[in-house]
Amino acid sequence: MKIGIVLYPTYGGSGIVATELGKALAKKGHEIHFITYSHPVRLGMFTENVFYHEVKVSDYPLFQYEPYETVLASKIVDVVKHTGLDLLHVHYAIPHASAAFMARQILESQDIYIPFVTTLHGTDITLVGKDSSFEPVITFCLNQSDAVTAVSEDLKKDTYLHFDTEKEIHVIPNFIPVPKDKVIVAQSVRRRYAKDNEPILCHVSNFRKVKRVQDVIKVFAKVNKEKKSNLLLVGDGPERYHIEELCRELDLCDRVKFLGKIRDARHVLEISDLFLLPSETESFGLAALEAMAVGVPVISSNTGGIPEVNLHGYSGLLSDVGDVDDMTKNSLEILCCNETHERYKENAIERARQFDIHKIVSEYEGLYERILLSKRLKC
Ligand code: GMT
Repeated sequence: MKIGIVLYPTYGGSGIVATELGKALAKKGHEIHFITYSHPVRLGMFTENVFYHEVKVSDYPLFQYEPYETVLASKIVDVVKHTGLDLLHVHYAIPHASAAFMARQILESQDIYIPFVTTLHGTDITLVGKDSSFEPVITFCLNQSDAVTAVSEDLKKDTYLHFDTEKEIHVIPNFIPVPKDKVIVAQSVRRRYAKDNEPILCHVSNFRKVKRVQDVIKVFAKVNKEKKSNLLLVGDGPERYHIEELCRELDLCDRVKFLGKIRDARHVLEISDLFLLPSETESFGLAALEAMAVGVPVISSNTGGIPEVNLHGYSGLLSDVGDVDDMTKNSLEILCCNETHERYKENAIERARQFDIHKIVSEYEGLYERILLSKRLKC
């Protein structure tokens, strides 16, 4: 199949999922065309079957706002016509599904039918909570999509709650390549961040308010009081300044390391002993799954789609949002002794296997095939 993938190319989970999906499909022999405004961070170097089409919005002095959606729709039309795409897969309803819809209409007027699949990642839904003016466009796009997928059952439920749609929503969870062999921790690297008997706690996010990174610091401060530990923070974002301030207030600067944005946090996760994800909400929690795949148990909140990923008492432990004391207790419970820690580590990998990339990518392939078959039957 020739598939166009429209995505946000940044460090966010949706961009990672879209890019890794495209790479995996390309490996299976499909021709993949990424369409977005800059090179996706996870795309890497030259890869067979992968093409990248950049959407460039010129600076028109006439417009107060750049018409990105219109330029994107034009680019989609151009790519479909000149590469012969079979199908589009857009990640995020706004503005990607609306641009895909416009492109589909333009192409239909030229006797070309290009179906599109919309994947909801969560933030498109919460957007409506903040600004209801998006609601009619999102509802329309859901109804017009040839298929809609959501990354968790919880997100599916939320979508039906917020939008007046009866469109079938297929739940296809996020995925991860789980290493076949046991991860060998690079002790020399680990020693740069922690003494041999001290655990490393870790958090990866875009430091938005919804991630509650302050809770990460508070939990860490309490754990560190009981058991000398170290915290590695990967990412950057609007809350960073306040988080650094909190670290200074709590006198934790020598124990907390801000590593900044890292294209692939896997090597940091590999030297970590515990992952903290205390988010206010999370449609899935890809960051937790990435940790679990390399054997890092997860301490998380119990909201949104997180409980569908992190199983309480198995791959980690879950608490109510903001319950810093419970998260501290849970962290110490897992780190209490080698035997318990090892059990959680093994379980985390086992749980991550349920989201193995090969299994989930086949689910997307199956969906694409069904759409193309029904398109052929209609013709
Ligand atoms: O979490 C973010 O701030 C980034 C956001 C995005 O849109 O890229 O992530 C969302 O999509 C990810 C991939 O499906 C999910 O794993 C995240 O849970 C989800 N974030 C939220 O729901 C807050």
